[in-house]
This record gives sequence, structure tokens and C-alpha cells, in this order.
Amino acid sequence: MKILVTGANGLVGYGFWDLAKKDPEKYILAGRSKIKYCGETRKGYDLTSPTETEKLFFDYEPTHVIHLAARVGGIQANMKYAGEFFHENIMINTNVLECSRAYSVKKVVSFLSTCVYPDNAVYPLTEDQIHKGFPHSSNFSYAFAKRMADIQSRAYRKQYGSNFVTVVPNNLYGPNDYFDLENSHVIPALIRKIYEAKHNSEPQVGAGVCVWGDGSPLREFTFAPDMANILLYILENYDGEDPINIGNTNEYSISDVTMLICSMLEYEGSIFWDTSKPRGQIRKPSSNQKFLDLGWKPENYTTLENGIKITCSWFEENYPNIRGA
Ligand code: GFB
Repeated sequence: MKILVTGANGLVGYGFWDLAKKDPEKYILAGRSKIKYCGETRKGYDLTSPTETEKLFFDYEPTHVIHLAARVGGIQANMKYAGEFFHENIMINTNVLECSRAYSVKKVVSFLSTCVYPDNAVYPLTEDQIHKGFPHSSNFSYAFAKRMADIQSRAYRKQYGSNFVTVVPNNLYGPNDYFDLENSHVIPALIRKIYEAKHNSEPQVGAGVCVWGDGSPLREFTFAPDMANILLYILENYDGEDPINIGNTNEYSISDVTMLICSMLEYEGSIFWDTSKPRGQIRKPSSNQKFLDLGWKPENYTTLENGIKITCSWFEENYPNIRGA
């Protein structure tokens, strides 16, 4: 078994690094800037390009693909770069799935996101609802591009019998996240803002941490390093045509998350709620019942408290050498 992990230098791909160290023959860790296989590091491949994607498959001949590569970002990046998010994600998915077919890959697991569900879906989000309405306006272009990975997988299954499955995580966070202040997701943005506010000794006018919205939106969060085990579990145990929700389904308000990070980083300064910033959907709870029915145990997920603790410690050890700084 030779597993190609696309997007291996990102947040979720990071979870495969230790696995690849233990079993270097088994994993091909591919990112745009670099690729690692059998301990060797080489220049990576741009998956928005059909020819480069083809070269990746030709050079490494994977038998299985865990497809994580995507252009991603938080709510503001999705709004600002709607065109780029659509184009890059459509290209990446089209190229990776088509090459997987052409190179007779036995199984592909592709990553979607709970934000691809319709804005007016019935809660909790169940897999059958994924195409039944327009996504939330803040990330419609990303959502439609991701939905097409599901369509392409289904179409290839129908015509060629390809075992291409799709999985739906919710909001992810963890070590090696992207910590840009404007374009990242909420947890990395807040860890960085709170850490920098705590360590900034200069007295500033209006000092304090700026958190977007009013704190009321609810989100489900899954610790990204859990995803490596989850994806390997899916690779072994799920061959269905329909997408499957795989995230930890406990909901937290943005205000709870903010307080948790403040307490982990021992920040006692002020918080400023900026309601002029986008807040997105008020909630998007998902059902992971199908995944639990497959045998996954809720206690296998890292709790938000532990995950944030690990992520804050990682951040403190690595700052300022972090992605997005
Ligand atoms: O993480 P986030 O951008 O993801 O924002 P979404 C979650 C919530 O946190 C929103 C609030 O209500 C934000 O207003 N928030 C508070 C902040 N402070 C901040 C901050 O400093 N930065 C950010 N980013 N948010 C994304 C989708 O939506 O979810 C993507 O746009 C993707 O497509 C991802 O699927 C999982 O859940 O709102």
C-alpha cells in the first residue's frame, strides 16, 4: 500500500508526519513546496496544474490517495478571494481525481467541510442534505467547488467503478495551523491575537484583543491531529457513495472558545467584540451518527480543552516561526 497524502504540509497533513517517519515506504507526503517519500525531500507539485498533477502520479504511482490539498481560509478569506477559492479548488479536485482514475488508484478519500451544506438545511446536518440548497453566502464559491468533488467521485464510481469516497469534517484547529490574523480560522487567529496582546509590553490606545462578531455563533471543532487516525479508519472501513460526516459534534460559542484560549494563555487583559466583522452562520451542527455506526467512538476525539491546550503550547514553543506570521 502506497498512500499519497496531498496537502501534507498543511494543518491536517501534519498529523501524517509521525506516521510517515515510522513507515516511510507507505506514505508519500505531497505539498506544493515539497514532497517527502522514503525520507527523501524533493520539490513539490502544483496540483492546480494538470501536467504537474499527472507528473506526481507518474513519479510515485500511489495505490491509495488521501486528498487534503485545498485553498482554504477563514470566513473573511472566503469572502475576499471568492474567485480564487473557486478556481483553485475546482482545478485541484478535478486533477487529483482524474489522475487517480487514470492511474487506477484503488481508493481515494477526499475532504469536504460542513460549510458546504445548504444554509437552510435542517439541523443536525445529515449527509443526504448536501446538495439541497444554496450554501451560506460567505463561502458559496468554496462550498460549490467542494461539492463538485462529491459529484466527480460519484460520477467516476458510476462509470468506472472507482472507490472514491468523500468525508465531511467540521471546523479544524491544531499545531501547524495557519496563524494569519486576517485570513485564518477563528482558533488560530485568536491564539495569535491573545498571545501577542499578552506579550506586547507597549501601552497602546484601545489595547485589547479584537474578536469578530458578538461571540454568539456556535461551532463544532475537531482537533486536526485526530484526523490522521480518522482518515485511516475511513480508508479501512467506509466504501459508500455518499459523503460521511466525521467531526466531533460538540458545539461551543465563539465566546466560550475565546475564554478558553484566554485562560490557557493566562491572558487577563480586555476583549473588544467587533460587530462590524463578518460572523457567518449562527450555527451548523452536524450529525456524525453514520460514522459512529461504523464503530468510531466519541471518546476517540480529543476534547476542545485538551486540543486547545496542546495547540497553545505548540504555538508558544514555535512563535514566531509559524505559518501565516
Ligand atoms: O473560523 P471561521 O472563520 O469559520 O469563523 P466559519 C468562525 C466564527 O468565529 C465566526 C468568529 O463567527 C467569526 O466571526 N471570529 C471571531 C473570528 N474572531 C475571529 C477572528 O479573529 N478570525 C476569524 N476567522 N473568525 C469557515 C468557512 O467559516 O469555516 C470556510 O468560511 C471553512 O469555508 C471553515 O469551511 C471550516 O465557520 O465561519
